[in-house]
Amino acid sequence: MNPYLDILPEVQKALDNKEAVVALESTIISHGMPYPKNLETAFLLESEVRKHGAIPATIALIDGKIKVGLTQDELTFLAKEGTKVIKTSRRDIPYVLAQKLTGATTVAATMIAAEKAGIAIFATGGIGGVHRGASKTFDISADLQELAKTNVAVVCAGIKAILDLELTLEYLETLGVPILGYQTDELPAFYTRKSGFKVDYNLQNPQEIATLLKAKWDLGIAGGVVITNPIPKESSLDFNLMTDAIDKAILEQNKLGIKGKESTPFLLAKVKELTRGRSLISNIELVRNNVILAAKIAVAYVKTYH
Ligand code: PSU
Ligand code: MN
Repeated sequence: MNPYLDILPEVQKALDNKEAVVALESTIISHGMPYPKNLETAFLLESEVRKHGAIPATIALIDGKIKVGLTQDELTFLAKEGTKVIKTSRRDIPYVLAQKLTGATTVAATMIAAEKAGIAIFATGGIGGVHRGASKTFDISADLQELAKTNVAVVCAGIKAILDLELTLEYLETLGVPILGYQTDELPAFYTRKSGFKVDYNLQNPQEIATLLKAKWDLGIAGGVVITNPIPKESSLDFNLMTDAIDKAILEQNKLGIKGKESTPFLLAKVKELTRGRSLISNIELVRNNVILAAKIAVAYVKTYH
C-alpha cells in the first residue's frame, strides 16, 4: 500500500469488489467556482454518480496524504477555503505533501492519484490545453502530458474556447491521445456544442467507449483517452456571446500580465463576470452531464473487464 494514499473506506470497498468508481477533481471546487455554488456542485456531482450506479471519489491533498474520496467536512473545507488552497498539478504534488498543505488537484494531478488508487474513469468540466499565444508564452497545460502517460479516461465537455482548440488537438495527436465524441462528430467547446473542429471518433454508447478503453490498456498502450460530451442544448450558451466574453477576458489578462497557473482560474472568473453569471450555470450543468456519462462508462467498464 502506498503510504501517501488515503482511500476512503467506501471507495476502497468498491475497488476491492470491482465495482464502478468515478474520480472527481477538486480544483474545479476551489478555483473553478465561487462558494457556496462550488460546495452545492460538489455534493450534486457525488450524488449523480451514485444515482447512476457508481461510487464517487473526489480527490485532494490534505495533511500529507493524497485523499481519494473526501468526507463531507473535507469537501466543505475545500469549498470554503477556495483559492486559498494550492492549485496542485503534477509538479506541485511533492511540495504540497511534504509541507502537509492543502492542495486541490487539477486534471493532471487527479489522474495521477486515480491511477495509483486503481480508478480508471474520471469526470470533470474541461481539461487544460494549449493556450492562445502559446507559441510565445509556452503556456501548455500539464494535463496534456499527463494524458500521454497516465492510464485514466477523462470525461469532459470538450476543449474550452479560452484555449487554442486547433493547437490542443494537434498536441494531443502528437502525444497519441484519442479524442472521442459521445454521440457527436464535432468537438464540443465546453459552453457550446459546436466548435468547428472534429473529434477523432464518434462513439454511440458507454459500452462502446468501455470496449475501446479495454483495447487500449490491454495492449499496454499507456496514456489516457479524452471523452468529450456536449453540454445539453438547454444549458448551452450562445456562441457569439461566448466568443466575445472570451476575447475580452484574454485582453484583460494580457493587460494585467497574468500568467502561469493563475491564467486558467482568472479567465474562468472573468468570463463568468462578463456573462453575468450565466457561464457558471452552464458550467454546473455540463459537469453534471459529464459525471452521469462517466458513471455509465465506469459501470460498463467493470462489466467488460471482470
Ligand atoms: N477547466 C474548467 N474549470 C477548471 C479547470 C479547467 O472548466 O477549474 C481546471 C482543471 O483543474 C484543469 C486546470 O486541470 O484548470 C488546468 O489548469 P492549467 O491550465 O493551469 O494547467
Ligand atoms: Mn498553464
